[in-house]
Amino acid sequence: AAAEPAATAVVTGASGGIGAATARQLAAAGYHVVVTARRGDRVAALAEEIGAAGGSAEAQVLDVTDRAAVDAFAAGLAEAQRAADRGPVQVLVNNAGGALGLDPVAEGDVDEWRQMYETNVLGTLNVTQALLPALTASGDGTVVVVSSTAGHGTYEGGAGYVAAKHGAHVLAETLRLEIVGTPVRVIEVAPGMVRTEGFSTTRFHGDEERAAKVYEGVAEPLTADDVADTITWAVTRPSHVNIDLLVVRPRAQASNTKVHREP
Ligand code: 8X3
Repeated sequence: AAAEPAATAVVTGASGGIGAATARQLAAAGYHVVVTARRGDRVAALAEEIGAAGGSAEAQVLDVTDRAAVDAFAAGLAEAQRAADRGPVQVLVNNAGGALGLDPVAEGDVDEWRQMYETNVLGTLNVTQALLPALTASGDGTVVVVSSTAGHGTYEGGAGYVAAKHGAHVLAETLRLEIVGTPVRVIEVAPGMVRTEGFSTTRFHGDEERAAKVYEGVAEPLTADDVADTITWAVTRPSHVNIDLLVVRPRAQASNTKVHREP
């Protein structure tokens, strides 16, 4: 008989940074990985790269804030599984999200706050709701929410992002309460200072100089791979082990506001 197709893992926000690194590591761990992001050329290149490295991946354009698109995406995965082209969807990594701006509350841009809530919270809600039936039906599902240390404490200028990441944290905690007894785990990974090509550049609207200042003098910020490693570790524990929350910071960062910088 033909071998069963590998279980499927879906990663959102996989066009770069933590999402792309997680997709590579989950593929190396044996999952068929569906890499999704708004930027189709990026996820297509990633899927190709994973395939060339001996893994199994496919790319799909997905804007997590577009509910109809998310539902169509979920229906497509269900169809592929019915056609037996794909193994069950066992893992969802809600990684899409990010920060915009670093303004004090008094000057915060309400549109940026709205966008951050849309991606970090409602995007996670959309994809989680759409895939939860498949994750449950798989008999061994895992939902990962990539939140942030900003989901667990605040800092000046961060309120919009901090509020959104607290929202993502609450979503994870509440979902875990609500679905206990079903075969689905809920894992939250909360990274601190990670240096990726996109995070701070996006936050500062393309201002590379200001983005570089975030990491100035910090001996070694985390890399996307460091966080992907943590996510992959948590996902690959035996099914009955639920890693509720992992807070991951570089050694040089003691809290959201206490960062050691070399002169
Ligand atoms: C990223 C960490 O410190 O920029 O989620 O909020 S921080």
